[in-house]
Amino acid sequence: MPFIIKKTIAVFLFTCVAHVVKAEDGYELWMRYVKVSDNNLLLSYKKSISSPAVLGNSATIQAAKNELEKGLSGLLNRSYTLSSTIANNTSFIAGTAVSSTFISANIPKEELAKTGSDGFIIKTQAGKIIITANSDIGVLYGIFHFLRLLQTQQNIGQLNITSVPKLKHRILNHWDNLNRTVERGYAGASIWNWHKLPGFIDKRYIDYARANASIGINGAVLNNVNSNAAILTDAYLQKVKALADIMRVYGIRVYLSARFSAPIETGGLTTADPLNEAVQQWWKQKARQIYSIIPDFGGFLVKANSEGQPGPQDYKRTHADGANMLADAVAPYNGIVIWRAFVYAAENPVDRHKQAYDDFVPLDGKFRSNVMVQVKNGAIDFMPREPFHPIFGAMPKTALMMEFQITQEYTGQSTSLVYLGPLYKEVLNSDTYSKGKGSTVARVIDGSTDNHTLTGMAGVSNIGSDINWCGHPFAQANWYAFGRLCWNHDLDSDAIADEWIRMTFSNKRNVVQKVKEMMLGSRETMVSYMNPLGLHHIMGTGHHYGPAPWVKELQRPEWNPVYYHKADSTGIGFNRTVSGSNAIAQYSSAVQTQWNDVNTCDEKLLLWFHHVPWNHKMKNGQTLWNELCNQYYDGAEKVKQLQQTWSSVKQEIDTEQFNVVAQLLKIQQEEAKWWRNACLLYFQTFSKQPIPATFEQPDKTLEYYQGLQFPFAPGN
Ligand code: GCW
Repeated sequence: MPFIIKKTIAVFLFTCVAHVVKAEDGYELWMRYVKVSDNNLLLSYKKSISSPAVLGNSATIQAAKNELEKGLSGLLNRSYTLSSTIANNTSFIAGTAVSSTFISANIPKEELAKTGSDGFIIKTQAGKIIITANSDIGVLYGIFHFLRLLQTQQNIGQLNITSVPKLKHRILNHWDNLNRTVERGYAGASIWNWHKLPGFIDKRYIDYARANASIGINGAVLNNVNSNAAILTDAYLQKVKALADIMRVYGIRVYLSARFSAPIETGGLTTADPLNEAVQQWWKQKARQIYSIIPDFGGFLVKANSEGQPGPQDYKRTHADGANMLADAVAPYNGIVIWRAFVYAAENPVDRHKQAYDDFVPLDGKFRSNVMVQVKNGAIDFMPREPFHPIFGAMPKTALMMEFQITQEYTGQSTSLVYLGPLYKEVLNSDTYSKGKGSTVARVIDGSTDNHTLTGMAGVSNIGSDINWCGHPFAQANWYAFGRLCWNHDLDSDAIADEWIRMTFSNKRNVVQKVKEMMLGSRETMVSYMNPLGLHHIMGTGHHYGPAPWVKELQRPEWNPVYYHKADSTGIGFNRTVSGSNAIAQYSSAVQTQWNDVNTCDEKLLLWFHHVPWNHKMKNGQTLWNELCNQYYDGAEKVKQLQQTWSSVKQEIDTEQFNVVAQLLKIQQEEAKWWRNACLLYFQTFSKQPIPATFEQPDKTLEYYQGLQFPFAPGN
């Protein structure tokens, strides 16, 4: 072969290899541990960390060691072998206080006492970095935190950090079915390969546990709340055990969604009545069996009497009767029952917004002490924007758990870049005024307004078997933000985005600044082109993909978008004030004043609470119709800006990751235009007003949009 050809082939191969090495598929999440790019920092880190020691020998400590070894070797670009003993030149020590006299001598007991079972301390003392906690899992959390400091290139010169989670239960809810489909999942099949369990342990299970531990998540409900009773059978419990054994190492307890009628379906009983003795015994026996297999089993999550699921009301019993029966079954083993408040019934003609409150608030004080009532962030259903759920602040004697949706069922699924940090924060910061000003939703769920110690937050998972876990590279940020907020709801979404970008993409100033700008505006952008001004529930039927505000023939009234927007010739919006459904009365009077009056109502929620004339004058002087047009156009326009900003960082982002996001942004841009055109053309049939001529007019007809079908859209 002539030399020149050989050389060309060599160059070609080299380029390919170089490319492959560089390309990132997103599997590593925010735990990439790439070499610290700032040379001065790199040097100072190397100096500060010599002969690192991690003390102890539990499986959790072993995991902490492995993580630190992997993290330091990558970040500091030098191989580390961690020792279990302190050497003369050791300058980094991690372990519980009981694991070492050095630690107990240097960290005051009172300081440690404040960190509880999960918190940790990272402190520079006697010239050494000490990471310590009361438990091994606290040490692991501390190590993840320390690695984050290096990943985000912080100064570690004089550390003095005490970090304690604000919530006790920090749980992912998987809506994963036993056949590996995922309800509202947009990232491929379920990560749980039930068929091959318990024999086959996918490496992903361990990486899943690592990722969760890195942000403090300590629970996972493995199966869908629309549950199959088979999960409670002997064969499946063995599979659950295999997962529990892995997760335990990382401080994660497993929970199961329990089907209320399981005693009939798998137990051969003829009833599931919670006051029936045989039914109670069946659950007690089931709990005994589960705890004999999985001693640290977390407990049950239940969706009852909602959307066709069985429940205590089938027997004329209350939600409390149902929850308490299960609570009694798991109580001897310190298990908990998480009972969902997401209920509404076909036969109930009352505004769906009011139904959960009506059902649950009268039961305040009637739940056992090991029951948590899990309440979605809003009263309808994880909409792009909802006012906070009126149950928050209205059940002071009940431990209330927040339920957020991480998977983007209504917020662009996996084709849209939508950072949900701002949505979560908006809800957490909402003031319920239940105990006067400052009784925020965050304080209701962290137990501080009503003195609860049983506290928690759940997030409906967006994880699947896609190589990048979540379908969209930026969807990882929502998993991340959820975990960080469970740990500390005081963090702001800006700071969380900052961390995530540095760990996921780059520490370069330009990247951090530009990508953060994209993330922070993305939720508002999505609201503008999908559900501006308080519109809600106007998405496609079944799959919930794309707009379909015209749907009006579904069997149950509250399944139809027209039920929610109520557009007619006089105006648009749902009157939930006293002259309408009066759902607003479920909020405290201070909250009502924010929304009661159509002229002063926060315009972000205007059509949530009011039916507003098309020519109503908005605060900026525009008519409602024109403002609706402005919002839809503005939202779609901002997706173009997202594309431009992303292009501007192309050179500084991994090529593969860049291309994935660029392709998805293009789809998002088309979807935004689709939402805008379809909604405005449809609402225009009522407003009878033109889309202002300054805007590019829709290029398709309303009939075209109404004819679109997506029979195979994912997640349905
Ligand atoms: O948002 C709706 C979803 C259902 C889901 C339900 C719930 C699991 O469309 O798919 O069912 O909420 O939260 O129970």
